[in-house]
Amino acid sequence: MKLVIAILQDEDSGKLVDELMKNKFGVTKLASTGGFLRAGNTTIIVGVEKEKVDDVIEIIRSTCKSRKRVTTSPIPTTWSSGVYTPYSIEVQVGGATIFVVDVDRFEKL
Ligand code: 2BA
Repeated sequence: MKLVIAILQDEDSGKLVDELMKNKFGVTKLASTGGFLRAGNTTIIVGVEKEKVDDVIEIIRSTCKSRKRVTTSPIPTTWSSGVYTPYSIEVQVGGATIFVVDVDRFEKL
């Protein structure tokens, strides 16, 4: 058995959970925060048989969209005057960041 952990944008989470449930996958949705943007995102975990991992990833791929986000740089610019001015940067946030890990043991009590 495998555990698929996917970090995605909040906007895609509702549709993704619906699609996974429709396809009979068990799913848990967690509220998370990205380290770089310090903004909310969503982490979903799906426990699934090894043979079904690609099906889960395909559903994530077709549901989660890449988007541009503008954020304030965590590292301010130094001007010759010695004044520190934060500046805006644009980043492309992926459709999803996915990890697939082995499950040693799975039990429902
Ligand atoms: P954040 O850490 O908030 O990152 C959001 C986006 O900012 C990233 O999108 C990337 O485009 C950009 N970014 C991140 N670190 C950067 C840096 N040091 N310099 C410039 N730009 C940077 P994604 O790569 O698609 O990541 C989306 C979210 O997935 C991340 O949100 C984080 O929550 C998670 N993530 C990404 N890689 C991860 C990893 N190796 N381990 C755990 N979580 C990860």
